[in-house]
Amino acid sequence: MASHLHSELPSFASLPTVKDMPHGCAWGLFDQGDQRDELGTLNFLTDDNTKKAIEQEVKTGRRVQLDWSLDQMKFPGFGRDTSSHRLIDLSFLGVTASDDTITFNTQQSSQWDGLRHFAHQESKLLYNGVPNQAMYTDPKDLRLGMQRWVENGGIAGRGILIDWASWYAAQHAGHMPEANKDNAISLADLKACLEHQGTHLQPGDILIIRTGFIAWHNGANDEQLKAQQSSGTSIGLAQDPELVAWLWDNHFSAVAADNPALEAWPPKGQLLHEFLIAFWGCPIGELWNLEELSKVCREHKRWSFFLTSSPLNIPGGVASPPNVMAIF
Ligand code: UVW
Repeated sequence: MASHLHSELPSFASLPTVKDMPHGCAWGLFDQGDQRDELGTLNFLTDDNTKKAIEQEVKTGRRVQLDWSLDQMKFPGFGRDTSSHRLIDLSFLGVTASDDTITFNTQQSSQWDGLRHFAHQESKLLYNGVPNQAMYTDPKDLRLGMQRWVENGGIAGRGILIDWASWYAAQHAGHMPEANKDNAISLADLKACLEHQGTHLQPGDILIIRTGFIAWHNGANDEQLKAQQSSGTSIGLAQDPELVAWLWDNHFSAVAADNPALEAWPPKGQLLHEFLIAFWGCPIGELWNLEELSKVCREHKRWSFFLTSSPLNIPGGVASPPNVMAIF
């Protein structure tokens, strides 16, 4: 996508009506002629955007990896399994060497939710009108699979951190709202935090929000972790129409956070998952480990950086560990 298209895209308020869908659906906007788009807001990550992000953001070379360990969460929510890791001793081949086999649910630790992960619930349609059922009825139908992001060169661009947890603690004498409760983070808070940090948004930014969930998880005992698992409640973004419009109007290429579902859970309005994944084709990152990133941002007094992510190349995949790195 050429950068001038940022100015040509309609605002949230003036998004054209898509037949039988609620307002806010961007299906068709990124299509090229007869070719139905499968990349959604990742179209913002052009060569020019990547080059500009490197020139603008890479200054000290400090790297921070944002993947949490694959054996987290200790008690995954939404009925998901824990991972397993099996060592395979290759000495039977006459060599001193090893392989290993890893089995894991792609949603259990740090992840990207891909475009097959979440449909518009009422219509059961995925991004750009692909029926959710298609992937189950035709194994050769790989539309919207994770492989599309890999074919497009992976994810690289300017990342920005809204360190809401640090900002909130500073405003409230260190007192934090409970991350294992459905505390909703407002648009007003996001804007106030951006202003406090002096961070200016640019089109195509990869937005990352630190809610404090992993910090809470790190300090919780098994009883508290199990209670969070069985209730599914967690801190996250508010399901607020103004926040949704702000996410679209700023042309973020992807949105990520350190909590289980990006949005507060249980939801109290129309799901952000429906807008971001199903209506805009916007990847959602969840359970990213932002603890070190928060420290390095403070050290650099800068909450923007170059970010790269190489998802797994799984044809027809639904989600992936992000393999994500911030470079300052
Ligand atoms: C939901 O599916 C609601 O959350 P997650 O993306 O964590 O699976």
